[in-house]
Amino acid sequence: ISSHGLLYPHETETRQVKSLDGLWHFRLDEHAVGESERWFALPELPEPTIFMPVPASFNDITQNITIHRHIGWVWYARDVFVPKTAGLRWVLRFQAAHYESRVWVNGQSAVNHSGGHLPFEGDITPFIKNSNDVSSKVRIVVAVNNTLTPTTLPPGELHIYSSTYRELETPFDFFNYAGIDRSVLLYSTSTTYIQDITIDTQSIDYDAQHTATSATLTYSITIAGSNSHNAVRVLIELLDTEGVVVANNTDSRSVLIVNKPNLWQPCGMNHTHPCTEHSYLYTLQVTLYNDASSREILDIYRINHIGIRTIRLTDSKFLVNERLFYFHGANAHEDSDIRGKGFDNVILAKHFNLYGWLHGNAFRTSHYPYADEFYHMADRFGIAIIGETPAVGLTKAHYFSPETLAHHKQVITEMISRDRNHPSVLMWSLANEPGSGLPEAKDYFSAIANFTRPLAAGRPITYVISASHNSDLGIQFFDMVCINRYFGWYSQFGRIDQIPDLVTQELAAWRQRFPTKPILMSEYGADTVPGLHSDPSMMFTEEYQKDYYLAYHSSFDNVSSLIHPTTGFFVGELPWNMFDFATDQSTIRVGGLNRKGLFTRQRQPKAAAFVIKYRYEQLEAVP
Ligand code: GCB
Repeated sequence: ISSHGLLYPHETETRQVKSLDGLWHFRLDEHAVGESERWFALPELPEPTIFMPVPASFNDITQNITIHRHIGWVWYARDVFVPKTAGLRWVLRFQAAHYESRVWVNGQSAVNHSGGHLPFEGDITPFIKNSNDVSSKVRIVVAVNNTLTPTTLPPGELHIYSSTYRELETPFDFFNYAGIDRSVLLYSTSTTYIQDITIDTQSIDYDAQHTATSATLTYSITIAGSNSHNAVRVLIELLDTEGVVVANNTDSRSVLIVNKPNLWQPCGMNHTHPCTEHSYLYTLQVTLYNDASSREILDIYRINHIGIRTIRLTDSKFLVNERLFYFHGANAHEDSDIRGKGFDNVILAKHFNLYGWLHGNAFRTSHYPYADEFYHMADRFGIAIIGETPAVGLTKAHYFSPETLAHHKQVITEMISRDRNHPSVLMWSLANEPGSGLPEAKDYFSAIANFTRPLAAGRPITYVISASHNSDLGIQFFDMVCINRYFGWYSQFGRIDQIPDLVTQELAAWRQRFPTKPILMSEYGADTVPGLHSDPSMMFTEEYQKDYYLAYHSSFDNVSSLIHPTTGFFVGELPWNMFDFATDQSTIRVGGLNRKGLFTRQRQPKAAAFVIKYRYEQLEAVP
């Protein structure tokens, strides 16, 4: 297991970044023969090929239903010119591909990765033919397989009914979009380079007026490459937004002390939108010099999203910078028309503009780590993130296997090393709706909690529960109770009137069982077909979705720590879902969509969005 964070490929004075996004050659490998026929070594992929955009899920790009529902290997290929390699290391980086990936460069195996939602990369310098030319042509071939198994995360089971009828059963409802769905980059570093940076901002001193007087930042720099054991020298500098150095050090592991720090605060702590000005970001600049005395620079790397803030949980509250924090936002998915899960800056920008419009201050990366860019934007916009692993749907006893546990640990390591330096990440969610009442779940989640705690980088850990308060066996090992409840939707059909009492009883029951853990409602929602109306409200209408949320809100306000700061134990509400999203086709999914969005899949509001917006404006005004 690599514990390195795979620093985001930023351009600096010493690093070049080349985007390989665009149209790649693509084809299905329906009979899984590509590897034995050595397609990776051919000058072209065998026909029939088509052009496929990268990044994008391949499923919805064409009019071909076979491509839409393909399960198995697909192949991508393109050529690229790599600039001169002398004195440089060229790294080929995939921001993510779903699920199993094999990458060849000039016919040789360069990097393999298992798991759909985290970056992977390989140093391809050895595969580039050395020449004196300005650049050399390199062929990149990628095979990606979207088959899920009982030991992948998420899990799945392939059913082969006949030669023409195969089906992937998935214990989760979002469509299993696949392909190279995030960007591909080629970047260079010097041969001795900054490999990783971790920084922890969990220590702030205050005066009597609760003004921060100083902060102690603990950091660690990892140097790698040809010269890393020689006498290289590092300079670590923290710059404010004016570019002024406010602290520096020359040890590779030490502390930076910042006097009178500007803190990073998420929105909604008595701040009104836009709250960018309350989420102060410093830049950490690390410079690597050739040796102790020389001024020759080998490498420079900057992290421009350093937020100074603390997180602390009490038995009933979630504190950020020692002040009460209340999560109010909505869950999401990486999902949009045509692109599927494909990363797109248009969708990214709209995502954050809509959270601003809604006065939302948080989302969970349900149900997998999102593209890095979401975390960069969240840092800047003051939006809190609950970072979730792809462990969604661990619902059957045989999924709790040693193989799954080992892979789960690897994914946790990769996710935390990628995301730990983002101030917006306030908590880690290690699974969604596992079968936590099964006997196997107890040891499994005890092992996951023990493994994660030392890595958690100051964040509380949790998983999101669907089991009942008297059957769950795992949350005892975690810091917070997050529950998903669909009263008046998946039970008590049409009975909005029953919701308030059921929610209040549910929260009280969890509180009684875990009197020292704060509680968050991490999902609740109702499918709503936009334009469908009825009064009195009926299921699937816009009026029903409004009434549904109003009924939940009335219970939340009875127990909320925001409204009752001394007695409350309730720390937040995250409706399911911000946007309609694609699912498998079934009798409960009209048009192949889960329609619990406050917004349509095209990002237009349904009536309930205005109810939530009004509520969140009120919540922000609570002193
Ligand atoms: C849940 C799941 C979520 C589903 C949702 C639903 O509990 O966590 O992934 O989409 O229910 O709408 O069924």
